[in-house]
Amino acid sequence: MKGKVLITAALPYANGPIHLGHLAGAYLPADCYARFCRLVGSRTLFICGSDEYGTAIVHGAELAGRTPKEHVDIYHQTNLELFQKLGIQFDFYSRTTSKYHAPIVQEFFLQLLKNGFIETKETMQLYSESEKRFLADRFVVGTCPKCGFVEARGDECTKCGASYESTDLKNPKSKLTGSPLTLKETMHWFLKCDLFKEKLTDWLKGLDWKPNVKNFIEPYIQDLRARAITRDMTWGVPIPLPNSTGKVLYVWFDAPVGYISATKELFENQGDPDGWKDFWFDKHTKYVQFIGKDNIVFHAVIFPAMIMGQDLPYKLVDELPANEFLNLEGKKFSKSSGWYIDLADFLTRYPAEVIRYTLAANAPETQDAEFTFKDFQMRVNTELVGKFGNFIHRTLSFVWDRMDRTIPECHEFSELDNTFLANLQTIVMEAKHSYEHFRLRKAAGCIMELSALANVYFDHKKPWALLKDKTKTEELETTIYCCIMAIKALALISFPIMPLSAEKIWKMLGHESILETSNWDTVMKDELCSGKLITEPHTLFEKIEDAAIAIEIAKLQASQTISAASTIKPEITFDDFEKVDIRVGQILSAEAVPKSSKLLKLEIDFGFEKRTIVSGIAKHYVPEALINKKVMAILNFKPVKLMGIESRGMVLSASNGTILELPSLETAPLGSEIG
Ligand code: B3M
Ligand code: ZN
Repeated sequence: MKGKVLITAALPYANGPIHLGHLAGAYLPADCYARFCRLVGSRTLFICGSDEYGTAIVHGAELAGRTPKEHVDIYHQTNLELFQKLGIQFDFYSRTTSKYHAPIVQEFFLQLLKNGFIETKETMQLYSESEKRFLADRFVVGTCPKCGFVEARGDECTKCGASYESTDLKNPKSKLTGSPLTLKETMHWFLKCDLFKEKLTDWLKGLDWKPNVKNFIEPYIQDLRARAITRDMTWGVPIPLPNSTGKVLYVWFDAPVGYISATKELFENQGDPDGWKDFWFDKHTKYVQFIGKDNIVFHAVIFPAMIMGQDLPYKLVDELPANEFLNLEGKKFSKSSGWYIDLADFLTRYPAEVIRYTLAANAPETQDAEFTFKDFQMRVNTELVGKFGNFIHRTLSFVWDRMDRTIPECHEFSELDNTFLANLQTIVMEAKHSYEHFRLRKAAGCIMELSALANVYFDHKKPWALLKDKTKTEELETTIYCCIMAIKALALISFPIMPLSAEKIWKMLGHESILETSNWDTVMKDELCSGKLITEPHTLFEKIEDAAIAIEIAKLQASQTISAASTIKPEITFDDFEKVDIRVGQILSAEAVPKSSKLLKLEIDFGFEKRTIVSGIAKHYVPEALINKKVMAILNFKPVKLMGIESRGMVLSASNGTILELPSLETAPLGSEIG
């Protein structure tokens, strides 16, 4: 694979730090592909940047008490640093507030307008008299038109799940100030997407994309209609027309053009202002966009339509390896509910390389995948330390300690050697093919397959035994020679995923050059330099202890917050509350309920009487830890039988569904009423 490759990864919103899900979905696959392309000698350009406009940013900034510019400055920097720490090696990382961006976006708009692809329409939108502005959905709350829930969101009801236009809400109010909103007429510009139906359909026919992408967009194209590409707000790329104050271009109209403007900016910086055209105007460029599945429509339909409406011959995307989602311990990543890993913090405890490997091995290519701490530990301990690192270290230590630190000669290959080397070649070819076709999971699998095979070969050949037999020197040398061939191959095929470790291996093999500037085929074709000295072997990865993983899991669970407002129960009166008799008691004994993983049988002393209460807390407390603990319990519930035991009351606990804790009491006497 030679030629020119343009690689872009979805521009992350500068509205918060990127998380593991973003990394697994777009940035890591893009980086591995870019590193692979450079290694096979393609002229490669890997472009990305911060997406800095849009209502989400304005909203985020308002919540944080900052201006949008202050807000994006912070997160642009945060994400830039995270990418650097993670080894995501962009050729250029720009931002959509860059001065190069708006002019190109405006040019896109003007050409579409000139070519008859844009129309204007009057629409009714919610307007805040007190704030003197139109409000986007996310700034609006009101009464659900379906169920009457009074705190329904601008576009959907969290109570009944209905989705609607914000203009359908009853009593619409501003989310930030609570002031009432009215409907007001406003004019907007619309992209007549339906005019591109045929062109898009024909173009798509010639593309060999993943079924999940094609199946998703084909019906979408059939149903294309005009889409508003302007918004009533001031934070964004201005509309390049008179009489458009207070309106800007929609963030999804400007953001993808960022791929072009960033490329232009890079070449301007390099003093070659026309250099960007080499990539964007040349039909021989291979253009690959890495995105998550939630961005498919804009990349596979809207942006291509915008390009089709231009006079200039911009490249359309050739490959769109859109990934599915990565979940965290069984649930979606969610910053707002605390279900996420703070990457900057995580990177202080674990090297980027092992995170990259784990994500590659679990890449969500054909279906949603999962990051779990146990799997992370297994990938590191069993695979990276136990197989990959172990083989490299045992071979190189052997050479260092027993073979004068020197790469030996090879002599006649035995049948076993030949089989081993043939398998090695097959795996290297498979790895290459996997990288070429965006199959990171498979590529990571090849690294382990070769490591496992090499360990078996080493065990089988027993170099430590050959060393003792003077008549077997040639066999020993040939064996170690083959092992070093395998190490070289491992460095090569692991480079796109674990570039730093691969370079360390390369150096241990005695190379003064770096792997990054080498060439895949040349590395594989070159004979080993017998007689060359290796450098002192060091271990590549460290094991992760069970205790460390337990801390990570506890940390994640503790950081979970509850979005209280949306789940508050209907109002009650004090009289309702008064009906509940809650008392202080002390646990005398606690034991597991046979055949139940959830229940504990508790004997509780309430001062005036002792009761048996069965409580669903067995997953959170060992019985011994409960003895003498003071708790609160409801005593006037009707007795119930649980697993054959009569339970006379209910112990109160605090829980968010994952963690559970019994509130503690210190001095309150037994039998005290709670109220
Ligand atoms: N910022 C959406 C996202 O982060 C958006 C991608 C823009 S790519 C042109 O999911
Ligand atoms: Zn509702």
